[in-house]
Amino acid sequence: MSAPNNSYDPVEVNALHPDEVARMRQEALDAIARASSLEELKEVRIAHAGDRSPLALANREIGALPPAARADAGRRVGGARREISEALKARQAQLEDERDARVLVEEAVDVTLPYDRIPHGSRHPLTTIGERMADIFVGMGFEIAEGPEVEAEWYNFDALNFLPDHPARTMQDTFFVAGPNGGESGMVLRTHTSPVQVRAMLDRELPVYVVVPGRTFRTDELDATHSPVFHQLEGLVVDEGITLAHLRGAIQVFVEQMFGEGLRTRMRPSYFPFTEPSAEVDMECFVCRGASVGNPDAPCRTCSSEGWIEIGGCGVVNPRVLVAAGVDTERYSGWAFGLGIERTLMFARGVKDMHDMVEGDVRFTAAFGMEM
Ligand code: FA5
Repeated sequence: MSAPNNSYDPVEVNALHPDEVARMRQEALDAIARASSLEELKEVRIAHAGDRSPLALANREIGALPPAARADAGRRVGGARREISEALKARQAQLEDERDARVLVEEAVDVTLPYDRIPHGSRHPLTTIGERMADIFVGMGFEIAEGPEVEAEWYNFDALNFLPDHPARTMQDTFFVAGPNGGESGMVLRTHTSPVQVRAMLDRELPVYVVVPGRTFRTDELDATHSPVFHQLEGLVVDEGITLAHLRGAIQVFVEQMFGEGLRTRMRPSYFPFTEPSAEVDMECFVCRGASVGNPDAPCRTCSSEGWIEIGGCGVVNPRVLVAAGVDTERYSGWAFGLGIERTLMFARGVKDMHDMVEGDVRFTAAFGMEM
């Protein structure tokens, strides 16, 4: 800034001349009006309202004017700068509004468009329910055991106390594997997961607490409730002092964890060559809890208004099986159970027809979602 100079006339100082101030003001207002984006407006702000803008430089000259001329020049320059500042503010708001409106249009999301161009797959409900069933026993301390699907007849039948003329061995139920030249091979597609009982006892140190989820095969026609290929979950306990009461307890825990607390279970006498005594296990219907029995006004589709649902077979391991597996029957006893996984899925999830489980239509699988 120059020192005050009494002979200094603002009209003589070019930058402070009213016409010059008016020109600078107009130039700034025109530039502001022309700015078509926030970036451009930023440049305009620096050029016309910044520290080195013509009006800011003119403002510095005021101090050098004779005192009498300062007020007039100050009003003139200050007024122009205020107007420019307000115009900048107004244009800024206008451009921000325009940008917001544009963003709303450009970045709009059409929520009606299909959201999933590559749909996520889902695991098959048989897999997830089988894992859930097995997990409950793993939670009780059981290990998972496995065995081959193509199995020696000895494991599938003989070691399990099926006599040679047992009906299950006939061509009706069993897929026999042909040997060389079409002769007998001594191998079958396992008809149940029970041969893994014998394998587990032979392979492992006692005591044994295992569950065996696995694929099984029978010469059944595919219909609403049967499939030639299906899945079972086998359970086996061999330990000292094991009784039927432990079996009842384990089944009770399984049913309550899988289907709901407080559901009762019961056993009905049955027959399997490899357990003695043998039983069928029922659980109280988890949908009606028995309320539909004798009540035609409130029928239950899950239990057919019987109040109970059959979940599988079980029993105390026949000592002949223990002997076949080299277990000391004086010291050890055990129990076993076998549950059908397809049948469990049917009543647990209301699947009416087993065809749905094998046909591979993704709409069936997807309906169950991504259960882990
Ligand atoms: C057995 O297979 C015995 N191994 C179960 C067992 C194990 C008993 C341990 C005692 C001790 P069963 O033939 O009843 O039993 O079959 C068991 C379950 O498999 C049935 O309850 C049913 O849920 C299922 N199942 C049998 N055949 C088929 C089929 N063709 N399609 C779908 N599920 C089937």
